[in-house]
Amino acid sequence: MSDRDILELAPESRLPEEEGAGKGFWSKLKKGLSMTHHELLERVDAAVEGRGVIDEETLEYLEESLIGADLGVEASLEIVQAVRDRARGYEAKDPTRLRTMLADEIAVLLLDAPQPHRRPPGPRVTLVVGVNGVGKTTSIAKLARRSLDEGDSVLLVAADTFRAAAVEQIALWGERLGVDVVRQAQGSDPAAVVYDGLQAARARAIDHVIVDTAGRLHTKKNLMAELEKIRRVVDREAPDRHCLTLLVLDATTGQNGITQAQEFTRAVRVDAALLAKIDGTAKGGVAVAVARELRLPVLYLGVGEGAEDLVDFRPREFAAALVA
Ligand SMILES: Nc1nc2c(ncn2[C@@H]2O[C@H](COP(=O)(O)OP(=O)(O)OP(=O)(O)O)[C@@H](O)[C@H]2O)c(=O)[nH]1
Ligand SMILES: [Mg+2]
Repeated sequence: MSDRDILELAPESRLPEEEGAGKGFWSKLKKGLSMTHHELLERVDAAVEGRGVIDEETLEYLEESLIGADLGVEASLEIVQAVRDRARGYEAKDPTRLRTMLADEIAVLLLDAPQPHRRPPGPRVTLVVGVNGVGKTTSIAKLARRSLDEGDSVLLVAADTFRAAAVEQIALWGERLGVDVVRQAQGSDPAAVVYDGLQAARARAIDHVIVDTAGRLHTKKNLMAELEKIRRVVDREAPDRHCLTLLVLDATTGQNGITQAQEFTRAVRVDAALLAKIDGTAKGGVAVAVARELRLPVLYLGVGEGAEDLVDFRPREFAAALVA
């Protein structure tokens, strides 16, 4: 066994909830990733089935499997290269060995990127952006729930003034969560709503301001300009607040999500990603592509429609839940 063989994954027993992973972290993560896990394991096991040793053909099949599971070409090649160096010639009769190796290498790759703080000290604002329907508003409810659980005060800002039902939707979440929502009439200037929200947050010493933004405007160019404007308002009006622009991506769209993310990152500053709806898809591996190919740190995974259905993206645990 090489040193890398014993790189420690965190099995359930080693990740007590007191470590800050949130209530029910493992069960939510595993449940959320179960479709992806199931499909990926079938492929990995098929790659070694009936073989005496892990040979080049096995590894090529493995590479295809990872690409097929939406991990992205670049990441898949890198992972399999690392496995190749370790595993060639190994007996293949125990597929768990290969799975563990794979999980290790996925974790190593994910750990190679810096992770911004999920909860930086001091007051903060999270601008939630993403194309329409990806899960922004629902994710905001989840982030609010999380902050409340952590003892922070929260204010929601309804800056999606474009779509009629958008303000109502976030107002409803505010009611359910017992959190105030700063809003104006439909069609008003989103940057002005954000300005209002920041003033209110200052007056009330709110810890976490979460801003909902439009997913669609008349043109993409308008949308990007609006997001830039909102960010400028935050930088100007609340320079003391740590500002995170969080891009929500819909995991069920797989590689399309990557293309969407690229459009956003080219046009506006994006600090991190939240991958929503991984519970409804076998394409959960796309988190690896987001982290590796876009160099965009994934902070959270959405694992359902409720306010509790959010888990931290933790590289080791994600890799283990994915494939080990
Ligand atoms: N299964 C599942 N469904 C989710 C998740 N996140 C959001 N959804 C659902 O996806 C749908 C769209 O979610 P919204 O939060 O309204 O998406 P949005 O990005 O705000 O949409 P627009 O405001 O139209 O741009 C809703 O039916 C949500 O319940 C998730 O993590 N898992
Ligand atoms: Mg919305």
